[in-house]
Amino acid sequence: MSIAEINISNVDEAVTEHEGLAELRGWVREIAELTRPERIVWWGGTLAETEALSEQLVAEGKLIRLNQDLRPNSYLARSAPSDVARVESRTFICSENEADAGPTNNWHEPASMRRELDGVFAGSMRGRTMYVVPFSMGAVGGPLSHVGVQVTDSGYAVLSMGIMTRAGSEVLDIIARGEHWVRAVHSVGAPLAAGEADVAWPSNDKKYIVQYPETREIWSFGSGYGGNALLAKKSFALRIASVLGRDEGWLAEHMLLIRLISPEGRKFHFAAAFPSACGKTNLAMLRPTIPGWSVETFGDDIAWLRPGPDGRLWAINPEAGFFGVAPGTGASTNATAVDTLWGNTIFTNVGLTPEGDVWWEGLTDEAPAHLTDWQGNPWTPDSDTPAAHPNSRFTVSAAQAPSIAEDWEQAIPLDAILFGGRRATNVPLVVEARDWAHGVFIGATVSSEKTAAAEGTVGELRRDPFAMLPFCGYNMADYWGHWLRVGGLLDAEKAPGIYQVNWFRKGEDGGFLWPGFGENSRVLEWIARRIEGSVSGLPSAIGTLPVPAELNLAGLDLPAADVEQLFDINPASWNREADLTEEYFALFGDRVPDALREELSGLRERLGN
Ligand code: OXD
Ligand code: MN
Repeated sequence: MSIAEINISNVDEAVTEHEGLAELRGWVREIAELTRPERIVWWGGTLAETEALSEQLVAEGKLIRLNQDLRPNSYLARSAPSDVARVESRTFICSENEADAGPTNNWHEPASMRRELDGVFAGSMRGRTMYVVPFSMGAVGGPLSHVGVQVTDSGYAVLSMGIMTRAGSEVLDIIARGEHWVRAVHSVGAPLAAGEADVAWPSNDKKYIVQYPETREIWSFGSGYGGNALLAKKSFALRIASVLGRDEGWLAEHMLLIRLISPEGRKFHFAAAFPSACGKTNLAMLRPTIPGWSVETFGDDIAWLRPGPDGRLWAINPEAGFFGVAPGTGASTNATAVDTLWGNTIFTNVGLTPEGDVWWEGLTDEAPAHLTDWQGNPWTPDSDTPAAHPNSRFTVSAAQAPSIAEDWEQAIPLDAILFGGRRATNVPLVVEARDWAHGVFIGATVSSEKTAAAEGTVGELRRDPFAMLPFCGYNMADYWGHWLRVGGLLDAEKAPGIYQVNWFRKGEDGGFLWPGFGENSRVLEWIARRIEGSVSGLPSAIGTLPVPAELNLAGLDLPAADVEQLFDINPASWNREADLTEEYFALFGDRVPDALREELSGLRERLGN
């Protein structure tokens, strides 16, 4: 088929009024010539288009419409069993120099990757529609926002991008103004021959998630799932944006954003980095158990941070929706999320009830007697496998959360940055960094137990600096250096305090020592009190801990011995951590900033080694 045979009439219609869009149109033609779609559709982002595409996907068997009375305007998608999570082993950072990708990324030489992908993408959209989805990360035209265009042959990806970003024709105006835009190409890699029947979840066993940092481009092939396919999310808003931030003096982070309001009405703004599936969405929607405190949500996964002219660090949530892990989300763990999901939601890989509603492990204490599981098989509570895949998800507009802040699309000045992870041992419930450089050291050295959000062995401990291990688009040690530099752009008095938190410490009996969830508000309270200077804290070798009486434990039936264990700092284990940190730093050679090596020796000295 030649390009002339491709129906591109609506391309011209959509863009002729914008002089500045010639480049975009040329790029779309180029991708179409390579991938050979049957049709091209420019996504305008209207409700009518969304409804029509949803109808179409239902008719094609790609979405199941849920019971409209129970879950209005909501759908269930079931992925191929081999396409259920981000594939870090097939995620590549193709910088010109290998050292710029660093030892934590899969590097591939860009020219040869381009040749390889030319072969892989050739004809990959045959028989399918190629959607052109212009999107903005951050409010359209906002000062910290950035735009991009994703072409994709997945209708599911289009609908999801419509929730997760501000997608549609208004973004073309920004591009027409000549603003830089990120190019993102996505194909599920399942071309259809003439007359060939489609499957519910087209995908390809060979997958590529490729980022070219220098040219700010993304090419993704073979997967329709989450971060592999919604390229605005991890690929753009973290991998490419971290490189933009490095070059332009800001930070793209795997962080939630919240506002904590004290009983006195004082507002505190927190950003918090946790590895995937460690409770970011829960913390973003926290309902404090302590009287008088409240939390408003700004974002649950990604934050862009920029030093302001006032010396403070300002943050936005570049996304427009939540792509949250479903299992474990229930009335007792995250009632706000459950309320958010009343309708207008795409669920992926959860269970289906006989009434046409969704269910997943943890949604209710008792499982329904009969379900259809995420693979479409009959399921009962006696089944050996879960009804919902452990990485099953909900995709819903952020604006729909009852806890969303009225001004959630605006930038907020940060008072504190939290780093967390799952650590059964060693790391206390909360500790405050001594200063910015020490905070960067803490962020650089955090480790966490692996979860189901990515392929691999659940439970294994891995270093996950700044929770950015799979998401940093350049050399991790350079990224630490960049954090130190950004700290230097802030007014030391106004820079956010940095804290490490760990909700997951276990006692000798293997049970969690801390109740977590809404009770985490007690930790946030202590941090807020530190910020306003009303509590003094207790210096320790690893940072400032709460004086026991400073942590509000009223109404919590927590044995004193458990509280003690939550804050136990064992110098021998910490010295072992320090040895492991030294080994870890060695991976990065002389790119590790001197300031972080000094932090390590300072820690050892304080531990008495
Ligand atoms: C996510 C992740 O989907 O971190 O947010 O995996
Ligand atoms: Mn995430």
